Amino acid sequence: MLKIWGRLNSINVQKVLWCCAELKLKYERVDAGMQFGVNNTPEYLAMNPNGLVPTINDDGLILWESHAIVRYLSRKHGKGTLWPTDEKACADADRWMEWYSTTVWPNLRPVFWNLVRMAPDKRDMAAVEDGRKKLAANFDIVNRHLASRQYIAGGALTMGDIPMGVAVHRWFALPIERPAHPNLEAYYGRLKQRAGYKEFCALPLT
Ligand SMILES: N[C@@H](CCC(=O)N[C@@H](CS)C(=O)NCC(=O)O)C(=O)O
Repeated sequence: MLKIWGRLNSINVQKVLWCCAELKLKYERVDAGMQFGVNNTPEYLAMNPNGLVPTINDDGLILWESHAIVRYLSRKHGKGTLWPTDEKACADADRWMEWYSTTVWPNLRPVFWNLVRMAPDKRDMAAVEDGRKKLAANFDIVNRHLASRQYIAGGALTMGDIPMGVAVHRWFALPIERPAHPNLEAYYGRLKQRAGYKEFCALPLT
């Protein structure tokens, strides 16, 4: 059976668990990372030399990097749903996953870390404000993109929505000022109706 290592409050683990829920996959999950440890043991490092979560073992295939895992599971189990069969739609979904990594996450990370994981007296509020402004510009792009579609790559949920969806939850859940983005809010509302997103992603930030 598919085995997943990773703690539930990790944004990267959440992508994989939401993906599995959309694909209705059965799996065994092992808590790993932060207070659970495990990710610094020799056994874990032999699977994932980065010592980060998530890692999966699917029938002997050890895989790490959340987007590689989401792509792999989507391609294997979700052709025509999470993995669009139309090549152009598939490239479109993939493009937004890359954009999350190169553009959204570097801006979201300092906002999330300072406001959620750092003690108030240690927070770098200049970094929070810088990230917040850049995120507002990023989500303005997404807001305009969503004016003509329900999901990031068209009319149905694809793998492209998975990184975007976890980032959108943080954007709306963080105690920060946000410009009005009605299409993005409607998208967030649609995601929150999905059982897997509700169970694994739309959670209090810790
Ligand atoms: N690019 C990697 C990043 C993995 C990563 O940074 N994971 C974090 C959790 S979100 C981690 O393992 N932190 C150490 C820990 O939890 O102990 C991915 O997408 O999977």
